[in-house]
This record gives sequence, C-alpha cells and structure tokens, in this order.
Amino acid sequence: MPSRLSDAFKAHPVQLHPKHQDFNSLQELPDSYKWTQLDEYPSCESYSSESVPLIDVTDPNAHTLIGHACKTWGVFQVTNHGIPTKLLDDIESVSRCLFSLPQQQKLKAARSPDGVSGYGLARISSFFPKLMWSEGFTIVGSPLEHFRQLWPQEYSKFCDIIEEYEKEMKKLAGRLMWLILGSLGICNEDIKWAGPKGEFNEASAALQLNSYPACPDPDQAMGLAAHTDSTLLTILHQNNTSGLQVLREGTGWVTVEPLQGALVVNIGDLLHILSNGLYPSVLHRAMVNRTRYRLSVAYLYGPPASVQISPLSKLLGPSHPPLYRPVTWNEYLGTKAKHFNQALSSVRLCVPLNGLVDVNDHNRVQVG
Ligand SMILES: O=C(O)CCC(=O)C(=O)O
Repeated sequence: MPSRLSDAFKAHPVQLHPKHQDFNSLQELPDSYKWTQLDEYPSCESYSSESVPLIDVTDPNAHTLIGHACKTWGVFQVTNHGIPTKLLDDIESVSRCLFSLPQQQKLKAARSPDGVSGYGLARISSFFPKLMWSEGFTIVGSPLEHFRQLWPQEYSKFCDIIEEYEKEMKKLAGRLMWLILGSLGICNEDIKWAGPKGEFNEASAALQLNSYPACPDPDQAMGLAAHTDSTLLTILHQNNTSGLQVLREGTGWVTVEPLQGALVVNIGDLLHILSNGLYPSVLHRAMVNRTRYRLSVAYLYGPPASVQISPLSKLLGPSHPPLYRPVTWNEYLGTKAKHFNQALSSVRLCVPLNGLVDVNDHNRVQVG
C-alpha cells in the first residue's frame, strides 16, 4: 500500500481524454455534455424552509450546534472561522488566473493518469458516460513544479498564496475536528494520531480548485456529479455564484447558498467511519449557471496517509458493534477509485442492529 497521498492512485490509473473544449466558445451544449437523468431526486427550491445550518464557531454552544448539524445534515456553514477575507480573495484570484490561462498552457500542468496533482477533468468522470461542465486543479504537496510550467515568471507569488491558504485551513480543520469530536464525547487521549497537544500536525490534505464556466444549457449539464468525499472533512470556499447542492433525506437536493465570508464544511467518508455512521458523509454535487462563472476551492482534510481509521472504541458497545473495518486514507482512496459511491459499503462489516441504514451507504449489502 502506498504511504504517501500523492501515490494513492498509482494502482488505479485513469485515462481521461478531455476534449479540452474552450467552454466559453460553445454556444450550444454538445451531446457529450447532456445529462438526461439529472433529477432522480427533486431539487428543493430556495423558498423552502430547509437550509443548511449556519454556525458561528465562536459561539459557546458551537460543539452542540455542530454535532446536531453533523448528525442531521452532514454539512454546515461556518462564520467567524478566522480565515482572513484577503486570503479568501487571494485564493479566488489564483484560481481565476489559473483557469483563464490558454488551454495549451494549462495542459503543461496536466495530471498524469496515475497521479493526484495537476490540471484535468474530475477523476470521478471515469464513472459516467457524459462529461462534466467543469475543470479542476488538484494540489497535493508543493505546487511549485506545476506552477512553474503555468507561470514561468510569477509562480512564486501564487505558490505563497497556496502555502498560506493551506496553513490557515489546516488550523481551522483541526479546530473543527475537535468541535465535531467533542460533540461525540471524544477527547485527545482517544485519538493518538492527533499528537500530544491534539494539533493534528501529521494530518494530510489536498487542495482542489474547481472552475464552472457559464453554460448555454444548465438544465441539462452537470458541473460535478453526485459524490461523497473520501476525507474526514472538507472545507469549501465558493464564490458568490450558487451551484453546490447536498442531498437531504426526505427532501431532495438542497442548494448551499453562498454567504459572504462563510465557509462550507462537510463530513467525509472517513469521519463517517470514525463515528461509526453517527455522522454520515453527505452526498453532494455542483450545478452550473447560464450566465455566471462559478469557482470553488475545496480543502480536503484527512488523517496521516498510513494511519488506520476505524470506528472509535468509545462509541462502540454490545448494541453498537463496529460497522466498518479499519482503513488507511490511502487504501480508502484506492477503494473509492475502484468502487466510487459504493466504497463505503465495500468496507462495511455488518448492518446496524437497529436496522437503520446509513443514508450514503448506497450499496446496503450485509457482509458479515
Ligand atoms: O464546487 C463545489 O461546490 C463542490 C466541489 C466538490 O464537491 C469537490 O471538489 O469535491
């Protein structure tokens, strides 16, 4: 098993052959981008009373509010998170500069078939017959080599912004981890890999920049197809154009409206496993817009790549058996690369005794 995040896909190369359209030049949606079955679940309109919880992280009651949001939504937005507005503006400018480069220039930093970092189509594209109306750029480790290709003169100022953004996000992710874990009654001694001071210094992460150009026929197009993240948690910054939707059981797709200065936090599959299904990872997707350009920056946060993640023993008991077998992040990424949205089910040990099934455990098979 590879021990570095950057090697996670070595055993699962995908040959994605992007047409490398210049999206902006297309007046009509080509057939290869037409998704015929967009609405297996209804989309909940913005007049609905259902909206993703908004939580001030400095609220003395934040851990209770966050715990409730994790349990009932698997996603929430946070304010007063401490990430400077200037840094959010800067990361948005880097992303805009990157995606507005000529196609030939972007391809100089293309992701290799078995690699993690670089420019290209979403890796999950290989599971769908239709193309997604988006471009992405993934950063694991230093972006230096790729950025040198993209901007031979000015790469260092862009690298500095990425480094600063990752540093601040890492701090916020650690803080959110303790608010989430605290709401489950978990403390520092329960998570050895959090380190002696509980700072999660060894945590791994990736940064995913997503670009969704305006689309001539948004009702038939898909920006990023429905998926759960393989992370512990993901922190997402979106520009002021809506597009992110989460699936809420009993309701359908709910749009996560962009709120000035707020960040979206969603539970990933590894926290789903760690919490033994108490905090479900949330299925989400990105839709596109007829006139507006959309950008998002996802900070994908996970444990050290080779640490085994399994349901926390404090959450287990005679009537709460472990539902998942231990997995490392790297191993799980390999599983996801193979089984996509059935990955969680594929590491599942048994069905819960209470007969409930996890919302996102789509396969719902009884293994043992
Ligand atoms: O663009 C978005 O809002 C969603 C991005 C996302 O789901 C991802 O990067 O995995």
